[in-house]
Amino acid sequence: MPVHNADIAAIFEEIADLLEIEAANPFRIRAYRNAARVVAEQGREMRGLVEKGEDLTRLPAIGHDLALKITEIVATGRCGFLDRLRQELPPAVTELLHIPGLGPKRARALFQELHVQTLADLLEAARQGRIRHLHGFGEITEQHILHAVEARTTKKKRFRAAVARQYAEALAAYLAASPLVARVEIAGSFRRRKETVGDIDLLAVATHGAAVTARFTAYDEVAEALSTGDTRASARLRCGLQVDLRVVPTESFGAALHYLTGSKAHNIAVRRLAQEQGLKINEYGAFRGKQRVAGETEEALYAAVGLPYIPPELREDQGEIEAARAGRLPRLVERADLRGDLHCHTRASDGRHGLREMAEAARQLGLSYLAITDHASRSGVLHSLDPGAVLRQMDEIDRLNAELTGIVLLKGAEVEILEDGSLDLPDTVLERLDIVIGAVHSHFTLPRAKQTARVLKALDHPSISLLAHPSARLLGEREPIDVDMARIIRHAGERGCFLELDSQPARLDLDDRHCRMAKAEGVLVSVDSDAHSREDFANLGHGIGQARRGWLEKDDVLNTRSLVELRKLLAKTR
Ligand code: DGT
Ligand code: CA
Ligand code: CA
Repeated sequence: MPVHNADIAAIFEEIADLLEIEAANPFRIRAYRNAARVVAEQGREMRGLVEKGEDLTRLPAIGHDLALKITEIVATGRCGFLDRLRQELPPAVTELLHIPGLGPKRARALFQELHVQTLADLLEAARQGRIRHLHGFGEITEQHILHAVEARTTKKKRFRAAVARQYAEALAAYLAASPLVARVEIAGSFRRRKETVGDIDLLAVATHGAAVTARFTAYDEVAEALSTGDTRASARLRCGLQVDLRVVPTESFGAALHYLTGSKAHNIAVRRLAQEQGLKINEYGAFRGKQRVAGETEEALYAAVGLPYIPPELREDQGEIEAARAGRLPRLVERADLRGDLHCHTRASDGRHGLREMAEAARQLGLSYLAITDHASRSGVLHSLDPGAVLRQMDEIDRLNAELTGIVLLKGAEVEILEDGSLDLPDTVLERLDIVIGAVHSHFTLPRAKQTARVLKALDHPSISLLAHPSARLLGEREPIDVDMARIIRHAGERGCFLELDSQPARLDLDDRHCRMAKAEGVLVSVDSDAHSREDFANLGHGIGQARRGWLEKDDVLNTRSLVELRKLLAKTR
């Protein structure tokens, strides 16, 4: 079995999890997490580097010991160190870490005192009310655990779009490399740019379907072929992702792409429209009686039912068909419309690169302004700048701006919204910054009324301009905070503040529904990278996908404005 970067990253993550439960040295744990990230993000396969005898320690975060482990994993598919750790702790105990609210300390307590080793054990212990009696737990925690485990065990795992992309694009390229295949597209929820996907739907154009499905099931990452035939096949990849493949002839490409892109609700609505006009639509085309009137392109298919082309991101039967009929489809924002980015981090807080490197990377992507918004707080603890450091960074930015051409840095900070809604930086510092971003990074489980009041109060601060990642969710890891988002959006509008759409693949926060709500209220959305390294500016593409799902047009997005206009808008919030 060839070893892929994702396999190596998974081993390092598991080591880090197990070390955390063993309460090992935090630096050691972080070293494994960083290594996992670096390996996962590498464009080149470690396997190839090892085979070429390249020096792995030249990669960031990879020292001598980790390089040896990578070599071992590539050679054997296993890691002796992980095997030893697994002998000390039951295999399922790392699962406990992925339950929100259960850190390593609590996971260890459950394991040691209640002998909980699996999620099933945990569920039983919670249902029997045995957890509340443990030191450091209580009835509320027990309820949280119960709900989280229930949600985790009943829901089918969905993949973040950016993770699914890596597997889907590699597989699509593999299929497309066959001379038998004329074209391959990734359809389904992935093409609609949903934040998570349940499975991947691939469409291939070819005349010899069976040869293509055979090539598909022979792919080296296929763990299990679930079904296979002349025109379709399904398989589960080793990473757990399921892939459905359809093979159609050229003349049906557009109809099949439309069918497979969905959503199901959109498809049904389009079919109904076709029926009203005496047409029948299926995966092979649009037909009047036996005659095919469209099928090769999606445009022709829509035209056959009297509609203009509807972008995949809108195909949810949420009013797009009515808008299309009325000629009122939005002209969705594009990546090239962005002129700046209002949220990023440098090495001064928890980023990986310096001011100049971040500025240069943003400029190369065609941005003309970039707000530096390192974490800042009164105390300066936990990777954040203290007030003095913020002021020094402002001077540094002034000096750098005098040198830089083609891009301007704005002086900003990402400031914690404390439990009571106040901002964790003195007003005298806040008012000197070009842009203040408020963010919730703690107390995620406050009840709705309190949580809403907290955010509303933060928005009342005269220095705040932007509410970062408004729901604070982490896809697949942390639920959104419980707030009245409609009220927050209205309040932001009254104050002249803006909401962020954070483009990190794990956040994509504002979500699509709330983007639409913001648009309806006239509240501009800032599509930001929240970059922690210069590579992360690529995240803007994910954010744009989400903005498009939220029907946002260029004018609905704050950072499509020129720097002059932006400064005017920011001045109004104060
Ligand atoms: P997912 O995988 O849960 O993220 O969501 P989708 O939208 O990719 O759903 P999936 O993979 O079950 O199906 C792919 C597409 O196939 C779906 O978007 C529309 C189409 N489709 C599936 N089932 C039906 C159906 O019963 N009727 C119609 N009209 N289309 C369907
Ligand atoms: Ca799908
Ligand atoms: Ca599917």
